[in-house]
Amino acid sequence: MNLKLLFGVLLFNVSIALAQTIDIRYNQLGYFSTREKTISLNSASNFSPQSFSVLDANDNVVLSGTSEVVRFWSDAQEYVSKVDVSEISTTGVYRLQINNSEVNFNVGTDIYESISSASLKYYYFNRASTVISSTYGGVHARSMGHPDTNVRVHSSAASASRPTNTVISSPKGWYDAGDYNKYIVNSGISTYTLLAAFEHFDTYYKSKTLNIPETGGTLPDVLDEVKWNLDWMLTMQEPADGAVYHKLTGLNFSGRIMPNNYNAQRYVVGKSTSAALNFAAVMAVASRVYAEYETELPGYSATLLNAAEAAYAWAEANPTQYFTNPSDVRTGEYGDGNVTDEFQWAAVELFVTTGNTDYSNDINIFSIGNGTPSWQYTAPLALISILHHDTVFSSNISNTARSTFLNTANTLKNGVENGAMNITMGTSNFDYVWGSNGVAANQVVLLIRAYELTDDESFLDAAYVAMDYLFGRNGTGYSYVTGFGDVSTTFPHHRVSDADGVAAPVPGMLSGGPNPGRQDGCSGYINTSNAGSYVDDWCSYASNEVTINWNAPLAYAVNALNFYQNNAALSTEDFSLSPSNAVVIYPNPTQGQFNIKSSKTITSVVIYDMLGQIVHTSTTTQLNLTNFKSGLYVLKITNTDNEIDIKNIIKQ
Ligand code: G3I
Ligand code: 9MR
Repeated sequence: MNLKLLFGVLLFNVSIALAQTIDIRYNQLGYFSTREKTISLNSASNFSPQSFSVLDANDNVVLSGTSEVVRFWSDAQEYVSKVDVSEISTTGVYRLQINNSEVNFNVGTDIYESISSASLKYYYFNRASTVISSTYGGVHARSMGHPDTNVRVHSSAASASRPTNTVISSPKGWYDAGDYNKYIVNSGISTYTLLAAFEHFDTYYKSKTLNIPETGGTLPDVLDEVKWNLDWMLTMQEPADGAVYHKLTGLNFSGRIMPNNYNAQRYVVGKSTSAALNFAAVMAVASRVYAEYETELPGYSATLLNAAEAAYAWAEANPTQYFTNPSDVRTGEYGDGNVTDEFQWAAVELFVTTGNTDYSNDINIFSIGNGTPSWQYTAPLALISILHHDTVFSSNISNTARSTFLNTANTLKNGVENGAMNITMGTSNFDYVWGSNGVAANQVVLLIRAYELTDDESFLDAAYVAMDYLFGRNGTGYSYVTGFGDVSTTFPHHRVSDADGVAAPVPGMLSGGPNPGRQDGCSGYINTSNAGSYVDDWCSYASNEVTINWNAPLAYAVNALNFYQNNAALSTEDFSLSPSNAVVIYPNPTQGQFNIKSSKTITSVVIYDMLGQIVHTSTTTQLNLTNFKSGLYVLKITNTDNEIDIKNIIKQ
């Protein structure tokens, strides 16, 4: 090597060394003023702890120090050092500076307010069979896609009463994802997750408005949105036998076109045990949630329950009908060769809703596993429902469910508290899969449920910190929700966003996220590590698609964290010590007059205000709050068996 070349190589190496970058990865939406605040310094090569300063908007240094010990984070093949800025408790925009690098971050009290709505509004944007008008869709208004009133029965789904090519009507529902198809099992977990959010935080959701066409009507907006999909799901059941079609799709995926330009024949394809059970579980949950709205939707709750019971009976008679794509169908498969978890989940939900021991006799609590839920693995959903309704189960079942559930929750919490990156992801070997961001969101849901179960604040603290992952404190530095964050997903595999001629994607959509499987073969992946296998490109359906099942846990999580932060003082949850006795209060919210419906005789009603003071007592079931101030009130309702129900009511 001549001297000149040697000098050149040396110079090159020096500049590489100087150019070693340390990325500042942070929650790009911001940090809650009263909560922990973690910022991560990440680099592909090793480095020393860094001096840092935090400046406020007036350039005053409000905090300085040295970042924590540098650790190796194997999922990203990166070195990481934590900067803890928790002690900043005044709201504002701050600047974190390290050598050669800086970022701005927010500290506030309403960090998730906007995303809490957008993550739910996505379902409206993904509705089939309706125009999205500019009143509700703004720049993302579009023509109606897929009336789905002329759907044919595919040979794989044919029966004596509905032979091949029979025309059925199967309108409404949400498009699954970036494609325009509708799949039962994936609709199921998405719908369940939104219903669970409502069931767990009903007072919050009753006043949550989404600017959808139904806003201002008699149902809470989230239940109107969910009903759009439930109404479609109901059409997917064959009336003759209770079986449920696996999906409604064309024979192939469409091109990069708007839904109104996609005119291929659509079919209901296959009948499967997984679809029937998933359907049964979701319809059972929906039946008990919509029971409260019998006046507004007469008979709807009963229709849902009948559908659930018929589907369950079909699955019992056809326990191993596993779906695989027929040879002429190339759309998403959503196949599942193990439906033990779906059986247990359906039995649990049917028992909670009906109290019928036929269903509890089918529960084998020891067969219900732990871990993070997915469209294919629904055991944790059964645990969530058992634990939310634990008074209706034997102590054997609820205690076992509790320890199974907490096993996972403790593992997740440990990842946040003690892992190199302070996140839940990577605590199991199944986290970085297709749709890994859905896993991350569901893990936050599990931490929230663990907090509700135990009242142990450390689970809630972990949930807030774990949430950072989706908004930038992760292996790529992207905020994975469209429209939210400084560097966010912009080119998702979402046909509407791609084809609508609008530069910005539909907002509030969670990208699938890092997937080392990289099954799409696209170029441009950031790297090949578990947490870095991501590319923000239309091409990448394996790392950058959006789906209803990944957005649902996002919506659950950000709404719950929003609720705790802003309404903590009002956090009374409905609960019941009279499991077989569904108590319904309506209308709620009320202008004044309201009724209590109960299958048992009510002996006393005590009404408390938010200071815990008794403001009214009664022995009747028709009450009047007309002369009371508007706000939230808590009802303690006792029946002849001395069982107690606690219900919240909003006086408008
Ligand atoms: O079941 C195996 C498991 O046994 C094995 O241990 C594991 C190891 O990786 O793989 C499991 O299979 C995976 C399967 O999902 C179940 O988790 C496959 O590798 C993986 O490729 C498969 O990905 C699914 C993908 O479709 C391809 O089928 C995603 O979960 C699923 O979300 C995605 O769904 C698509 C729809 O088909 C069409 N609509 C869009 C939607 C999102 O991309
Ligand atoms: O767009 C499809 C996406 O919704 C699916 O998740 C994905 C995997 O099933 O498939 C996508 O469609 C692609 C097809 O599989 C192969 N040709 C390119 C298609 C995307 O344009």
